Amino acid sequence: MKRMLSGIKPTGQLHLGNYIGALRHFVASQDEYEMFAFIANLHCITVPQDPQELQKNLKDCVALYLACGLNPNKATIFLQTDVKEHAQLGFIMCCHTYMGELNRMTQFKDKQAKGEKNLSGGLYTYPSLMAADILLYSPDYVPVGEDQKQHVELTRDVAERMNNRYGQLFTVPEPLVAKVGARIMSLSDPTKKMSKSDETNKGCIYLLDDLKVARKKVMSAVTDSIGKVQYDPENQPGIANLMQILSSLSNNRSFADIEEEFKDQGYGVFKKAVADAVCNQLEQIQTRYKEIVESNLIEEVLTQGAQKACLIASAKLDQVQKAIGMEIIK
Ligand code: ATP
Ligand code: LTN
Repeated sequence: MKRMLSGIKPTGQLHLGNYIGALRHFVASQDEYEMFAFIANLHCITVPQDPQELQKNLKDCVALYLACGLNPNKATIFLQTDVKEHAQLGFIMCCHTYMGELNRMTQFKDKQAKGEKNLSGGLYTYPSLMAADILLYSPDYVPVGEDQKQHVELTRDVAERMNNRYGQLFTVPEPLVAKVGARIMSLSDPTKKMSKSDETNKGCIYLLDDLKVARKKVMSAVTDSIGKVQYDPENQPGIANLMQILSSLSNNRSFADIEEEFKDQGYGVFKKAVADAVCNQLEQIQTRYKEIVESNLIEEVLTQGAQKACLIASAKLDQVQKAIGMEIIK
């Protein structure tokens, strides 16, 4: 069985972009692959966090993994800090990543370009930690949204560099970026990615949004004055985004099929269909979420997940440290 691994940062509430771009693929892959899904709670402190809010987001993130359909009997679900090897291999990876490579990472460059003050060293070196997260488990594939592809490519480069230098240490993983839904855009500004740090709160649908609120966000999504439901991301980014959402939430329905159904209809009818699809999905997730937060499942799942992950990660870290010549007691 091929192996797959991915993670999500619990920096805030998970949103529809996280679900469509990443989480639903974790769920769809758990039967066919050996799936490792973790909560990147080291990555999230690369930007300042409120401790109480972070704790709540962490728990919600695990609950949402489960509510979206990840099955702990199939997938290994764990918290990054429960496996100490992430931080340790992270430092080793950092020492094998060039500053020139880190300087090219668009996520950091974008933040810097916005003029954000006091960006942390952790944010700058975060791609090296991400490489460690991945390489510890030797996955064949890493399913991610478009914005993370560059980080997985850097992981491949560092893995190859270390394999050349120390002998075969790492499986070189491939990023898996879906053709549709890998970059869901903000509903209020379809030129920007749907993101947890949406200032207006209108462009981002959170998985735990009240259904009425979610419906309102879809119905007020920014579109255009062309008035035709057709897939043209350049000239109609708002409509293209809504089509991506609808397709992703309705069994990957083709754009041609969606265009055909709505060709003689106004945007209002189309938006209502998108809102129905979104609310149906959210309702299913929220029903499961409520059951999960009231049970002991979260603790059980994390304990069991950490045990399995630790065995794999500690063996890999040991192999790496030996190959580098860092260990004395064999
Ligand atoms: P955000 O910008 O919301 O803080 P992020 O990409 O920085 O998100 P995560 O929340 O950890 O960080 O992302 C988890 C997964 O969701 C990643 O694979 C990421 O690529 C994917 N993802 C995030 N936003 C979107 C989006 N708008 N559309 C599709 N996939 C997304
Ligand atoms: N960097 C990712 C989260 C993340 C991740 C990973 C994804 C951390 N480690 C390993 C895949 C594999 C993000 O910000 N979305």
